Amino acid sequence: MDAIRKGWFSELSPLWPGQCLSLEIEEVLYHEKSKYQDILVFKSKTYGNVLVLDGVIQVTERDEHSYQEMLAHIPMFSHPNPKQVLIIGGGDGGVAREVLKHPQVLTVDMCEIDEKVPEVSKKYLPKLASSFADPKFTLHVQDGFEFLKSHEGTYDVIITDSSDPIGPASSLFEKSYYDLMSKSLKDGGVLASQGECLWLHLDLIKEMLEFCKTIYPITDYCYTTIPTYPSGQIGFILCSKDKANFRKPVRCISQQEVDDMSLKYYNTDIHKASFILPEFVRKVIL
Ligand code: SPM
Repeated sequence: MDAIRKGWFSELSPLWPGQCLSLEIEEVLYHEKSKYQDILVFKSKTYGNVLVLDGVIQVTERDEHSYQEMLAHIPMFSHPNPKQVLIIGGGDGGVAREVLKHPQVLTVDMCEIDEKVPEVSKKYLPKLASSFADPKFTLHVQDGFEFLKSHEGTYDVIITDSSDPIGPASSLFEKSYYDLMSKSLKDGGVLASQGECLWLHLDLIKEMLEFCKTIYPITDYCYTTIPTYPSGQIGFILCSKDKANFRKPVRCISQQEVDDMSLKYYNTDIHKASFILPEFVRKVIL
């Protein structure tokens, strides 16, 4: 495997040409091909256990909270009463763990196409997979498109925690997918999706926001910092069927609530700040 050389894993992909992040490996814990993708888990020297799908880092134990908390809590705190939540992808369980911290939530459905990802996460990423044992949580091993078609008007919040637009997740970056999600949201529903990187994928982000604007009255974009995703940054696409103002959370949380929810990245200030975009981005996508 080209990605592993001399005790280092290097994240090589045509999605970020000419650059890559490398992490030093302490031990390879798991490496198999599932029906859908190559799955690698290794213990790194400085970032804890690392989950890699098709050569791309999905999660490291050291910085996963930045991505999972922001992808979950920005839509959850933008909805007045999120009871029914759907996660498409997210097989490691980290986003579900965050969603389940909201007391209003009655059910969390997770639709993951590759059953091997939750299995591997239970074994090697137990702090993320703890969500699978929650009685409010149900795992559906199914294609996201098919699942949405049979769940019209069901959800207050839909979160798409996908890998990148090469391989099993590529259709989750298309207009037809956003059309389907719109039908599965209740009135007033909101969605958040993995929205790639400002430094690397501005054209894709622009194209996605343009087609989202033809489906949803409100769309927006924000981002978080994370050392182990390419260029140290990843964004989120946000859409509302109604009038949600994502920039102003409907429920602001106190320091006590931040501590009670064991949040390590998200707070109300960073929610608001995450929408402030650099000029080269603002010019193109807003
Ligand atoms: N629950 C975590 C799953 C991770 N899903 C997103 C992974 C994205 C990996 N690639 C990032 C590339 C950003 N341009």
